[in-house]
Amino acid sequence: MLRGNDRGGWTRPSPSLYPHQWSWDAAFIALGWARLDAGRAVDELRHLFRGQWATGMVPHIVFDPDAADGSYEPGPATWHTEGHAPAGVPTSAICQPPVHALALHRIWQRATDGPDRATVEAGIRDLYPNLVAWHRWLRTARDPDGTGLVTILHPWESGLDNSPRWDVPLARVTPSATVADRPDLRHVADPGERPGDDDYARYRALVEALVAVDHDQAVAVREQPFRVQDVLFSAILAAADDALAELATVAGHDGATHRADADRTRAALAERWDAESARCLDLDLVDGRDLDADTVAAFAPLISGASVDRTARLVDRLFSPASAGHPALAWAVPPSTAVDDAAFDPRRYWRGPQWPPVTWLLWWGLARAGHRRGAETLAAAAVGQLDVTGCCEYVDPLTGEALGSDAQSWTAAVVLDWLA
Ligand code: 9WN
Repeated sequence: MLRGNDRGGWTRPSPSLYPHQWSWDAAFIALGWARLDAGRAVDELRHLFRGQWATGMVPHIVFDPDAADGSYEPGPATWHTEGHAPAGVPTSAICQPPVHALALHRIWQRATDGPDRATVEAGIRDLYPNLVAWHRWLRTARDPDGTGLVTILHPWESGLDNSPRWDVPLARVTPSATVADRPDLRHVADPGERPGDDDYARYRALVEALVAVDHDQAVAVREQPFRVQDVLFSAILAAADDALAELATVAGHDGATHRADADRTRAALAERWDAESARCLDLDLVDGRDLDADTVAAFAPLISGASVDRTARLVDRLFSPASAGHPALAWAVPPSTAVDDAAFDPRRYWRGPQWPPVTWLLWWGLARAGHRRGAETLAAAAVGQLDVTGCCEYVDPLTGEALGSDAQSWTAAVVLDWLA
């Protein structure tokens, strides 16, 4: 499947729905390539970082100039990134969760004793400055007050686009008046599997708001109508900073700053903990309120690392009816939104379906915390499920039906990693 989606040095997320390179997909996809060809895995990241802005921002999409006009919207012209994106590399102007250092670290771990070690270490030396600039940008432009938590300015930045987490902050965004084409709807069996037109009109308005300030982050981080401290994004950054601390030593640097950054974010996440429900909650910066939807993001501290007690509570909750242990599930894999949450929808995108890369992150967090049995149980359920569905984009948690795009690269990649 990866070879089928390979565009020569980079991989599209799926054959028709997603014809460009996406940021966090590229990190997961690199994990898959690492099982076949470590050099190719590192190249996947190198290609993505060609699109890195001088500020350090890694865009969520590096566009393929050869993809047909209108094949994906919003396309390159909508973003008006002239003067920001590197010359000759069309990109979007928002970002996605920083899984990259974590992926590169894992690729390196696997290569340590093998013939690919020198290739991977050369890649680490090349990419280390890019990764430092990327994390630094997140910790300054997107956290100007040094809270340890990252502010996102568009639901697409979370990677969990139409999660019920965003319903309240998105509702106050005035929808765009532009009537835009929805090519995405041509590639799924039923439009009910994708975000609705109302969501899209607001997604579009948020892009227009960023274009209106010419992507000035200092302005946008104060004025964008959607501003949220995202706990899952921040937890991934903490885990990625831990990984970067170790990559630093390979690149001949000291990793202490990255370790301190990770600790600061872990401490900030601990403050977002709701003890009664055992969940970590996002913060809406526009009205200062907690975002209360019950989603998979509540498990963010399992990915960043947390105290032994808190981790134990999260593990219990993960396998309870609040998540993967709900009796109505076809497979004991965490749904993107809890089955008993009022907004749960088993078929629509991030509002219920199970997503393999998110399961992979939770599995990785369980393994790192030493919950080996939990990790094995989760991976076995996920692989069992995908053995039946094939490498689809997401899965209806109640019926086990494959949804979204088929031939989804990151699904194939995490399966390769699990099987290895
Ligand atoms: C918008 C590529 C991407 C993933 C996201 C997923 C979906 C795009 C879309 O596809 O988002 O970025 O068009 O819906 O939500 O997590 O990176 O696979």
